[in-house]
Amino acid sequence: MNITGVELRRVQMPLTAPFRTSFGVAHHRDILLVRVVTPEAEGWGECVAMESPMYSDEYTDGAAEVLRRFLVPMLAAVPDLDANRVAPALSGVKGHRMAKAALETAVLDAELRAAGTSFGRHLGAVRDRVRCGVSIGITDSVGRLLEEVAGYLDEGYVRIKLKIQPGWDVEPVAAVRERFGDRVPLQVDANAAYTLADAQALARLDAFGLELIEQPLAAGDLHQHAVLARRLSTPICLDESIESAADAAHALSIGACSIVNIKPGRVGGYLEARRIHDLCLANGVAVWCGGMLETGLGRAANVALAALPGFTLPGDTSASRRYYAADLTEPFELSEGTLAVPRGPGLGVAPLADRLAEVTTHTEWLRTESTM
Ligand code: SMG
Ligand code: MG
Repeated sequence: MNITGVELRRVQMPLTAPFRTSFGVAHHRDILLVRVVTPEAEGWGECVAMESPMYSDEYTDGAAEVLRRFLVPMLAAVPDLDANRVAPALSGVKGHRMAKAALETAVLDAELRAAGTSFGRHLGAVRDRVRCGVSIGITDSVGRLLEEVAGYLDEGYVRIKLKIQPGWDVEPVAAVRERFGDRVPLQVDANAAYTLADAQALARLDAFGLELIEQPLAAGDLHQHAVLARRLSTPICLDESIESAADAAHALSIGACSIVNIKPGRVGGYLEARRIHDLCLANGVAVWCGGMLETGLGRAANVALAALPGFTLPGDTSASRRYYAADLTEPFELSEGTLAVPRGPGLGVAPLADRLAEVTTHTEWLRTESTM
């Protein structure tokens, strides 16, 4: 494959409502899009880094900088480039997985569009539609939370995830159970807001039959998660702790988790995400697809991934309107709690030109001179 150049494009997308987690509140999404241009096709990658380094150490400006200065020039030097060669070519740069993932996704999209193959088919999708959950931020009151849960259940979401933090855990969970019953699949996500010293408080959540508790402790606290897992009956699922298939193998081997949230951006791309899926499937470990408030571009790829056989739990793959009144692409719409896996070549969706122009705040063209 020959790459003519790479465009870095910043878009600012207003959220329909603020989204509060244990680490902060987001009012809009400041997103970096990577567009790889080849003579045959162009491909898109959405970088999931947030505007500030609170979810992880990556952030939008940093991702743009490492792409511009290091990753794109390194890729330009690779002969016979294809998506499988992207991660090895970039391995000299430590970390920066979200930036690498965006570039690899854009290369893969261009390659698949040129070949007429969809992401789902390429990755190994076995379903046409995927079952969807929804992630609900921390609200100002329990009453407000119950209204939000009611609204999403009415829309058809098949499981509810509540963001929690110390002081906002047992009370909202108990209220949701009391109002909507024990049958609603319910799980919580702490985004690393607790320490092992909170084990007793977290064990109070065991009474509510949760599907899982996601990332209760710090990302590096693998051993502590294993200790906590022995003190809880609620299964532990890891998100921030898992940055690679090797991390997943390690976490599972020491009993730090029994379920894995797979976010392609966090692990360096869809190819590594598939390796984690394969590892978990082979070991009978359930996985689900996480979300980073993606636009339709990132959502399309996530939905394709979530159609692989090991994704047995509903993902944070909600409809476009969960976050955006107007998406960058044709909107993803929920039907009977599911989203359709795109079937067209590559991501199977493309940005709507007018919408893209409206939300773009900056573009930058990086020419890659060598033949690849
Ligand atoms: O895309 O629906 C989505 C977001 C799901 O809760 C979600 N993501 O830790 O899993 C997580 C969070 C990370 C983003 S918080 C701003
Ligand atoms: Mg999470």
